[in-house]
Amino acid sequence: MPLEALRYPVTPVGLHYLLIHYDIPFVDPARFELSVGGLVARPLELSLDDLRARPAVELEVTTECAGNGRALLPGPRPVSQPWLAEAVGTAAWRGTALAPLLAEAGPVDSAREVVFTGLDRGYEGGEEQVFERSLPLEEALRDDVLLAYEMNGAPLLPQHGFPLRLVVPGWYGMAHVKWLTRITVVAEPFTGYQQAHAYRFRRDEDDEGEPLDRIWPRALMVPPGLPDFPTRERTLAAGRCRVKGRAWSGHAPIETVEFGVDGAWAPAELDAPAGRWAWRGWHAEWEATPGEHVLSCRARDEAGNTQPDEADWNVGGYANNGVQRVPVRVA
Ligand SMILES: Nc1nc2c(c(=O)[nH]1)N[C@H]1C(S)=C(S)[C@@H](COP(=O)(O)O)O[C@H]1N2
Ligand SMILES: [Mo]
Repeated sequence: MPLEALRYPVTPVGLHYLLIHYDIPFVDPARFELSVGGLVARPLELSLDDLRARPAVELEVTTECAGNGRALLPGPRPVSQPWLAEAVGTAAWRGTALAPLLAEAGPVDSAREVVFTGLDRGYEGGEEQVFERSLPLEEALRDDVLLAYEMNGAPLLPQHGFPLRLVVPGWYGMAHVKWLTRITVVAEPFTGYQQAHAYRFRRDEDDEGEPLDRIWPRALMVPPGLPDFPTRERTLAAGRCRVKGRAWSGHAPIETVEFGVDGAWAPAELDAPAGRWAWRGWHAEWEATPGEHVLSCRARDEAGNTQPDEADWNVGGYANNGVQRVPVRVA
């Protein structure tokens, strides 16, 4: 998502970021079925019409790829998407709540996790696989976890998971399984590739690491002024300038955003919140003086989580929420 698109409270679909491990599957919606099985008393099979006939919920949710910021980490660059800070977006997801469906299927007493399986298939780490991820049962039973069939008022586009995807508000992108076709209740921790190998925060190659789950806080600004075509360096006129941006955290609501000029920080003004799971707008006034400056912003959430000036390197290049720096030239 180009950062100027931070201006929209809900990201227009064509400006929303995308992350797709394999090929986008081609799905005939008339033949599509979602199965709910594994350790349940009453396995279910649902068509798209069955899902649409259930009570509908719409929720604005900010999603961010766990690899956002990867290319800005110090040290050797992990081989994966070289994101700067643009792997984020907010959509109005419409679908039906997962929890009542799981309750109807009736997880048995030994149930611990729920595995979500996509229709996309490929090779990764030398293993042929489908994209699959699990959630702890209590997380899957949260009332705001959705089986979404619409994004911003229209059916999901193929690249965003048509005809059905999971939405897990507050979690990094990898949890939101697209092209969702199977839900399996299990008793043991799921050890599929995307759970046990990928998406773990590992300090070095010998570190078994911690699984990534919730999004750490981040604030980003719309870079002010005009970009230079090849370098993206920015130029603006001297005088009063209103800098705008958005901030989010999957751990707790945003508490403060600060705006920094050449290392001196001042509180930014927060807009009204747009629901628990959507990013929060902010703005700051800046009296731009001629010369070169570095603008930055940083968020803090109500759980006290903050952003580091510079994040430490990690093997997968995940969760780099180091503060954004925008060098500008004031003419
Ligand atoms: N089936 C499937 N689901 C998936 C993926 C995928 O490759 N296959 N990518 C995940 C990752 S890593 C991210 S960041 C989000 C991106 O969702 P979006 O492309 O709709 O923004 O989808 C997640 N769900
Ligand atoms: Mo991702």
